[in-house]
Amino acid sequence: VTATDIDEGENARITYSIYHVSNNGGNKFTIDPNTGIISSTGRLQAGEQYSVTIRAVDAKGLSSQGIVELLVAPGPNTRPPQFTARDYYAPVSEGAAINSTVTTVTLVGRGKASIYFHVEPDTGAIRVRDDLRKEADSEYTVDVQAYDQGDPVMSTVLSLTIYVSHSATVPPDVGLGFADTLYTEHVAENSPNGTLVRILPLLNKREHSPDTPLKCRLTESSQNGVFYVKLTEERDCAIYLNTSSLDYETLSEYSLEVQLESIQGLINPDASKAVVKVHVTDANDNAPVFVFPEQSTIANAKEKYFAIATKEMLLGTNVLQVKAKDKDSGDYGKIEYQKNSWTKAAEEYFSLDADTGVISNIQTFENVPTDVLPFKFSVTARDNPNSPQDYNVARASVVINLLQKENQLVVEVADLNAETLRRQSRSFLQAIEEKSGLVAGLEKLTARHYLGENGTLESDTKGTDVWLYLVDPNTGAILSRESTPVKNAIESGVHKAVGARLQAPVSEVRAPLLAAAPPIRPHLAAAPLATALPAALLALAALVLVAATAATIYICASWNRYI
Ligand SMILES: [Ca+2]
Ligand SMILES: [Ca+2]
Ligand SMILES: [Ca+2]
Repeated sequence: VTATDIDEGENARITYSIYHVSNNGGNKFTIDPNTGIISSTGRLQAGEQYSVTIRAVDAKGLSSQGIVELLVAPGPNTRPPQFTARDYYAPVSEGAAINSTVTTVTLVGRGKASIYFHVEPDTGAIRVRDDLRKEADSEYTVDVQAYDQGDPVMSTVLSLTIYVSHSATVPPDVGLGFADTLYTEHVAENSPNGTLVRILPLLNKREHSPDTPLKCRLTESSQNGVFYVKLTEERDCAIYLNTSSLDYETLSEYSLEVQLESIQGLINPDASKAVVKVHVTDANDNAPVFVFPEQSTIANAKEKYFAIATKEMLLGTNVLQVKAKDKDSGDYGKIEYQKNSWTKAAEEYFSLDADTGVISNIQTFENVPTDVLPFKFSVTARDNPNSPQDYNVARASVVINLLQKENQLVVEVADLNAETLRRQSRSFLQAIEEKSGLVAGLEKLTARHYLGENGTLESDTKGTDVWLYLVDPNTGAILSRESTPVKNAIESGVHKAVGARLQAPVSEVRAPLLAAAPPIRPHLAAAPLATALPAALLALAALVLVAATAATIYICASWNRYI
């Protein structure tokens, strides 16, 4: 406020003060004595009114009064509305009339279960909106959001639980339920996602209004996620596949429990659940896989069959047996072996048994031309043999070498017998392969041989001779002892690698021992002519006698014809 004084100088200096405030507002305002600015000292509520009487006094004590009418206007909105209780519980009967009041909250909003309930915006009253008998649910949670009219608009959310008490009861013979309590069904393992597995018909469904709430549900005891159930348009329970990766080989049976849900009392308690055993049936979803029991560790040689033939092999010897496995059952898992890219030489020398995978020779190997060696061809394994379609095929390479004397290598192990070594033979060969980079094959295990005093070949069953051969992994050809790769391997100390692997001393890799040629007996060579001559003469005499007799018989026989 401002007051004026027509005097000048000190006489015109005015001091302001509050003389009176109406409505008990005396302590709510202050005034600056020099400037006349009126300030409020505390919180004011919109709509409050005050009459403030201001006094202006000059230096000589002369004064004047003025009245300021104050009206508190609404300010910016700072506080949201508050619910008056933390939780509200509102009981309502299912027969509640539409628009009947459930409860009243003092605020405005709307809820999640808005199909069945709504809130009156002005009163906050929650009302029933639709027939509660349409649902089997007996509990609804409504989020009520309350807005105020402020600026900005503030709001608060309250969760409200409404319990619906259903009171329907029907005699059991018209109760809703499954026609049967146990079902068995089959579904193929390669069925696509969404496949209808089975429809479970419901009894007495026509006895009740089509609006009666009805729900099919898989219980917790059912394997979750693999199947789902839903109500069909005909109001039956349908089971569907919820995956496209059933696997007969992993899990071939499922047990599902389907629960029927409706208004309490409408369901026949004896028929509210049905168990469905679902059997997964096999499909031909696995291809045969060749197995390689004597798998080489050399990269190029992996997943190939290496075998040896010898010149001594009789006709019909099992040179090699290939084998494939198939995870399917029945015909889908049955395997037929077939020739694949067989060369003329392969056809000339070998046959393949379609059932067993045995490869045997139909010719001996005494005179194999070296240019056809090694024999290289492939075999296939095909499942579901009698079906023109729906089959899988796997293929494997076969390399058959002719093992000859120049290929044989021997490692002597003095302290381990043949049986012990047989158990460790794969590890033994692996040590050689790792050191040499060549494919190692085991020909045989024999007792350890050594040369006796007279150069004779002696044997010792406490030790073992390991007979082996080496194969070039790139060409598949067996290598002779004199070849550079084998010499290099021997020089690189493969026997040390073997010794370390077996933890037993071993000899160097060498050629098989040969007994020395029997020496010419000294006493025979030095025998005096006197002792040797009579024997020789006697032998000659015997020979003459035999020849003469034979000649005599011949002549007699010949002469006989002319008589
Ligand atoms: Ca499968
Ligand atoms: Ca299968
Ligand atoms: Ca198969």
